[in-house]
Amino acid sequence: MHLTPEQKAFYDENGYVLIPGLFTPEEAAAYRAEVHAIDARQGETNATWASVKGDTAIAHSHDVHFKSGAFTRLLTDARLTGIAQDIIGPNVQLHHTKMFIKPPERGSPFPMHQDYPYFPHRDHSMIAVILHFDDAPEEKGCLCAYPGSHKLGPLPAEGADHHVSQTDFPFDGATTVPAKAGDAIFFNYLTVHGSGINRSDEARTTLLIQLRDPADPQLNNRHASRGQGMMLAGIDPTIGEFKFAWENGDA
Ligand SMILES: O=C(O)CCC(=O)C(=O)O
Repeated sequence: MHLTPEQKAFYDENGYVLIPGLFTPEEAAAYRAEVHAIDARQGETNATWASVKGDTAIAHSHDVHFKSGAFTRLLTDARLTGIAQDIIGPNVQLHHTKMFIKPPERGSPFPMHQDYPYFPHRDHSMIAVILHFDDAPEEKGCLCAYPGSHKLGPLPAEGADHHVSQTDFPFDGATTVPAKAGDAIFFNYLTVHGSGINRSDEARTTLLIQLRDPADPQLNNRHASRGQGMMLAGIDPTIGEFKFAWENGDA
């Protein structure tokens, strides 16, 4: 699967693009079950950001491809990697994965932020893909974005959560991007984005995958994760002399 010229132009202009039906409703339902099964196996979690901590909650897990083989297979699905290549280029490398379940009626919001401050890269090739495994209408706390904000470059980050100024980028000023089960949203890590509270009576279940060009070096040492550096499409042109993993200090 590839972006149409219109979708690519929309992405370049706005810093995000919604791809309807990247997966079938049946596939989305199967992935949804895998996410909820990981949640049940690992016990209670809550990834609510410090700046919005209250009576809301959001279950999460990182590195889901180390928890279910279904997600390892998903990472190299040509529908996903084909679109990632249209945005990043021929070589697509995994940075990390994280699943989220916003529970009914009290699913935590994400304040407006760029992903950049968490894992800055020299060339800003990093993108996120949010795969929706159930419907995410506005009342479920769908993604919201400031169209074109990726062109502003890195913005000042505030507080422990590294969010952007909520005065300059109020939640109400963002464009909502409602999605259906099976839809995907691709966005640049400089695009200002966030999401609202899930006030509906159903969970919102997603997988977020962060991808980059392997030739684009990370500028800090934060946010290492398991499987980081796996090639999902193309090649890693930066590879030098062969070394065993233990010689690299990787194992
Ligand atoms: O899933 C969402 O609503 C947004 C997640 C997000 O922005 C993040 O993890 O950085």
